[in-house]
Amino acid sequence: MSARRRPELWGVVNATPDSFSDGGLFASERAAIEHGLSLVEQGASVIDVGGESTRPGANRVSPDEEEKRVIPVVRALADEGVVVSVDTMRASTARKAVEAGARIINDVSGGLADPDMFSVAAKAEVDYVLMHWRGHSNTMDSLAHYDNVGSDVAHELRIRQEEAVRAGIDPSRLLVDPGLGFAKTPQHNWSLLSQLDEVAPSGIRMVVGASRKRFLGELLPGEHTPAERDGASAALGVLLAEAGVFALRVHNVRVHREALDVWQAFHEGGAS
Ligand code: PMM
Repeated sequence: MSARRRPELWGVVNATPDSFSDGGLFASERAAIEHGLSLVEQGASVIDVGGESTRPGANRVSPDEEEKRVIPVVRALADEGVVVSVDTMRASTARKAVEAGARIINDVSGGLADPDMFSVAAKAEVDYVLMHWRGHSNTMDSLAHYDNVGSDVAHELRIRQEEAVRAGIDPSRLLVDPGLGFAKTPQHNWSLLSQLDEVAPSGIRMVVGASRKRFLGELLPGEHTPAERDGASAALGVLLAEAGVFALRVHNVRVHREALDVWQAFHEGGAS
């Protein structure tokens, strides 16, 4: 069996008030920073900081509000030496986050939500995650129609990659993401996962965000919280490692690290 590279774990920090129930902005900010640092201790190599929910049906926050939530957290983590990714669809937020120390722009819209995003990413000379996306969260469920989800997503991603490179983004800075759950039904997600080779055939680095998503929840019996999807998320994480994915964007870093430890020991015939 050919040796696979162990995927990186990118820990998610959602700097949104509803993620941290303790009230005031300072408390949320501090909680977000502490959470990011603890995810690094658990084995995350990147912390992905976002200030705008992209859950199906979610409405957008204003640029000012997004910056207020995200920039101080990015700056504090970067000052601690953490590799920070900013999860934003806005070029202005991305630019300010890079100025505050972010080294990766994670744009779930693949440059479609803001016409200035590609030029900001090109000038910033940081890595850029280009995700498959068809529309904002309040409309995306109505856009979940495909002839063949694998080849359609591959085609749409390729067009965006070409556009990104035309706008000046260094191809070696590009990572792609199939965008699980974004304008995709659970069935689309599973079909896409079975065709990942087709989505990124050229050896380009792939990031996958499956952690705690609804389609995993559908496998579990009865009522449960998103955190109770961590076991299912980690099982899928191992399969994604097997598929050669570059990075897993995850909420529970510890559980994924343990799952990848098992995966690695299995392949290497023992713990290293
Ligand atoms: N999913 C969410 C947010 N950001 N970024 C990337 N690159 N890939 C994803 O799949 C992705 C993302 C939504 O999930 P959350 O609400 O659990 O953060």
